[in-house]
Amino acid sequence: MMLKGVFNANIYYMQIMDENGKIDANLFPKDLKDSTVVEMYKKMSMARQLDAKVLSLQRQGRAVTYAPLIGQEAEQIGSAFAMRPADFFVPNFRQHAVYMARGFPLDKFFMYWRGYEEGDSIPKEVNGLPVAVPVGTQMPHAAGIAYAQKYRKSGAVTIAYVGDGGTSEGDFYESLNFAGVFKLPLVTIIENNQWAISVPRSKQSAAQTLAQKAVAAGIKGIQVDGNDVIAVYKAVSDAIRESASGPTLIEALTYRMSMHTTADDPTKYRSDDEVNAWKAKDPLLRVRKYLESKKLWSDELEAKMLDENLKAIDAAVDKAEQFKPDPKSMFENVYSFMPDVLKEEEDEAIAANFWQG
Ligand SMILES: Cc1ncc(C[n+]2csc(CCOP(=O)(O)OP(=O)(O)O)c2C)c(N)n1
Ligand SMILES: [Mg+2]
Repeated sequence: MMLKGVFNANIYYMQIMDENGKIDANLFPKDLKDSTVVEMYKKMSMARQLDAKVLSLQRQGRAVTYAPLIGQEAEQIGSAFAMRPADFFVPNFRQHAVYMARGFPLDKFFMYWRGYEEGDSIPKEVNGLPVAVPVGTQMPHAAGIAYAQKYRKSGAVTIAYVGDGGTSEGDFYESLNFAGVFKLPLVTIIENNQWAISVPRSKQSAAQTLAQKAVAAGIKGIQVDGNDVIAVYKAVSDAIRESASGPTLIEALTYRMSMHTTADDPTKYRSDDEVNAWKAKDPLLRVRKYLESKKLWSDELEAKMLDENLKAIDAAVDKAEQFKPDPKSMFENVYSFMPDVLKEEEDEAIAANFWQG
């Protein structure tokens, strides 16, 4: 007869820059220059401005259903800055800031959210997959890409994004399990924004943390303050550095400040008090406080940056709105060859002068 503990696990939580912009000097990454923190702040602001622009276009009927990212800028920009050019990212549908920070052209961004698939062809150097709406389905793709990178000995790492809701999908567990067994260079970031549409985190899982889901897969797991761009940068950089020994799961604690998508009304299921409590944890505010304390930022620089960003955004929107798609593209690239029934529809559309109005 015997009864003994056979396994113990511990999940750490990391925060480096607090809500007042104060940093923990011991944890602050040695390789991170203040000039890079300025760049991070600029990209976070740009992300927020881009987001507001698409929302406004959507309300004017100039963009399709859109999932806002406001509140999640630190987790997306921190992780994008940790990636190296050859690393590959695998998004769901909310990582607009990751695309932007990886150099995805702004006009293509607006073209896509205007409803044109032509905006969803990702330039090779951006090294990322297109938007994936079916929850969790990006995860096996990410594990497969990481497998290929290991097989080819490329040294590149795959960074996958998944929501708190996505962690309840079989695809999530299967991918982590596979990545653990084959010790794949895969870094998975859980964007725990506390909600999966109207389902709160508390109803998503009885597990105390989502990071501990790493334990069952036999891989590293850590929880970070997802509104702290420095903590996210460090967690992802560490995971990339250690990727030769296997995958890491990072749970970024953040908050979806706005609606799930433009088709949702969050006031139906969550309180203003909750939203206001998270406003105090705004990911941009603390970086600004940090930079101001180091005399690296000012109201003048802020105004200049907002103006420059807006000009770049307006120019990109103009370009995207001038784009005239070839209507035939509705019929092409659906099948490897065009079935008769689709050809008939195309012929009918041409005969009816469908796209000339
Ligand atoms: C397989 C599947 N089921 C349901 C949906 C509808 N749906 C779209 S997003 C979403 C919630 C996702 O929540 P989470 O993973 O936390 O990501 P978040 O939207 O919060 O970023 C659901 C249920 C879907 N797109 N795909
Ligand atoms: Mg969520």
